[in-house]
Amino acid sequence: MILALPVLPGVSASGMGLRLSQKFVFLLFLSGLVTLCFGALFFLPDSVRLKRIFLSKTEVQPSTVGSGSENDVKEHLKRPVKEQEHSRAMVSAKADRLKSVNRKPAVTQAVEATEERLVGGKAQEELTVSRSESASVRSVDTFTYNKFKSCLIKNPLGSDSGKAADPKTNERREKVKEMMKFSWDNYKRYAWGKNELRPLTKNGHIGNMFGKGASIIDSLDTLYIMGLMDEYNDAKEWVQTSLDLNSNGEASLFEVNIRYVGGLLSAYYLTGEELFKNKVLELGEKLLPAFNTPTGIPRGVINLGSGTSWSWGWASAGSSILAEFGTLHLEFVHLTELSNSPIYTEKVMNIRKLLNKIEKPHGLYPNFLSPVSGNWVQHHVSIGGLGDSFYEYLIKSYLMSDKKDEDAKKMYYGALEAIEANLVQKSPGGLTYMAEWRGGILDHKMGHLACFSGGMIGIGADDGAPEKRQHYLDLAAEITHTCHESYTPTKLGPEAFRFDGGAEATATRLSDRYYILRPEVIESYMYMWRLTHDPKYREWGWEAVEALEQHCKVESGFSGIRDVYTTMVSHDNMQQSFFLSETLKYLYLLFSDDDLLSLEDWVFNTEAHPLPIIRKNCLQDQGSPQDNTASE
Ligand code: DMJ
Repeated sequence: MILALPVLPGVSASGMGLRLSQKFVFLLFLSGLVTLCFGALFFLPDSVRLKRIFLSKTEVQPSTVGSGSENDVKEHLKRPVKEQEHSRAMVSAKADRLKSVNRKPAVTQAVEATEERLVGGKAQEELTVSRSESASVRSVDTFTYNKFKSCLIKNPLGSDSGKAADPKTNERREKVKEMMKFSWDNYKRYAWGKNELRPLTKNGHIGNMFGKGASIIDSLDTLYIMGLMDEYNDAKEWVQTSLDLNSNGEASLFEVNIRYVGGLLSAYYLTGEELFKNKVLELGEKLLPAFNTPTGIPRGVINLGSGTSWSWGWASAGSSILAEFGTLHLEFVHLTELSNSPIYTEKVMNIRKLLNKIEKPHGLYPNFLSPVSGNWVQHHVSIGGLGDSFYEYLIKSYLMSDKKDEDAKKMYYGALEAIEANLVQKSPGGLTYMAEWRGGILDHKMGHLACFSGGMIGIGADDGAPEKRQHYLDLAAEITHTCHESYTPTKLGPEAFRFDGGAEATATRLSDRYYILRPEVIESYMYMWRLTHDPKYREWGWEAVEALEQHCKVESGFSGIRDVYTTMVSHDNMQQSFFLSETLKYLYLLFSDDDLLSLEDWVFNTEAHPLPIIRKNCLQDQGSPQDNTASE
């Protein structure tokens, strides 16, 4: 800062040749002026840079990850990254060391910060520096929506709202939109504000999934991309007036995260409405107490009002579930993006660190882990239920980090190698499938849930080792084909199908024959269409649309069915919220142009809520990626 000094009449400003009394008066004036200027800084608004430079705090509190008290969490949240960054700038002895890490991706740096804390016994100064590494990655002062938009390669809604060029595909797309409107209208009419619609009894269902309105939050982005704006506005108004995050009640951390956090994040990124951002940050903060366990591995259930958390009664020995604590990463990294607070990323990096360190049987990740000891509780491995989205989030973390998160990449391809070596099987009839593994013994069963893996292996194919890329794409196509084979004779698929005792992708138990409007098979069609443009995927998707219309549509909505092997269907009276969020969205995308929610810009969370790829370089440079047509 340069201060313009006043020149006293008849006196040279240098002070040369002044009498003592004149010098004294001059110095008195000068010190008064400096005091005045400094004092004035306190009256400037917080945002003024000058104030931040001169009045930054110097005290930095190291914090623990995973075992902090609720108060620690609150304290931490009060300190934005920016503030920590400035305080760290005062620790000049470490400044040079920090310079080199400033260019690393956020994710990598947060891992390092977390590692420091896990090792334990480090000097406070070193912990402080770790924290500074995690915080100093924040190159943008606060999240700016317009800056984010300018870093997208494509317009999120495509050049013509994703309208397909050929009339037949377009007609099919319109049909899916009509199905969405029908599902939504009936939900609104009979179950408004409840979690889900019961279409036969025409009432609402709450379940154990936090308060209410799951179908509303899950539908926001689907309604928006389909251009159902009246419906979207009704949903938005409900969020504004009725989404109460302070209610007590049991909620699954996983479900709240994938549906509510994911749904609100997507709604914000697509629309720029601050309402969604404020709500999701409020909600994110309420989830943090679930991580207060000896290892930082969260428990499965949380009471959002009181902050208490506990494990599912059915999970052996109070364990946490791989697919639950391993399916937080994408959303939590975005919470850090929007809140400017590193705590969310640190929580999920802590989970990753533990999973990285722990010994894995044959390189596999079992489904149950103790949040107290950090050890596996049983050796059951599955790419379907209990395991599924953990693997999905590894590759998607890598893609969402703009391919900077090398740890996620390494873990994903390592896990895939172990899966291929131990679980991937070929049936006598030539179908490729993923078996389940129980302490070394294979169960030749594949769940409907495991059918997402066709899409997952497909989107990860291109970043695998060069000699394996084609192999991964082939594997993805084979699994998608197997899952399509399981869709018969109603053209809908069972909850689980087997490959033993002569079975070839068929459910052998009565209890496995149901279909609850699940998306996974259609999800894989959508990805495989985008990756290969093989028209069979659109045909298979259309088969599913016709089957849904024929067997699942009832007078007041869509319902699951109890047995996919009979055309005399019996309905289960549930319109799941993931039908609106995932099944119909993936179908709509399947019949749209690839530039609607382009995979160049977006990854879908496990509930099909699109989250943008974080382009740190672009956000830092305030520049735009090449070929930026996002503002068109
Ligand atoms: C969805 O809630 C998510 O896809 C989750 O990962 C698994 N189950 C349902 C859909 O079947």
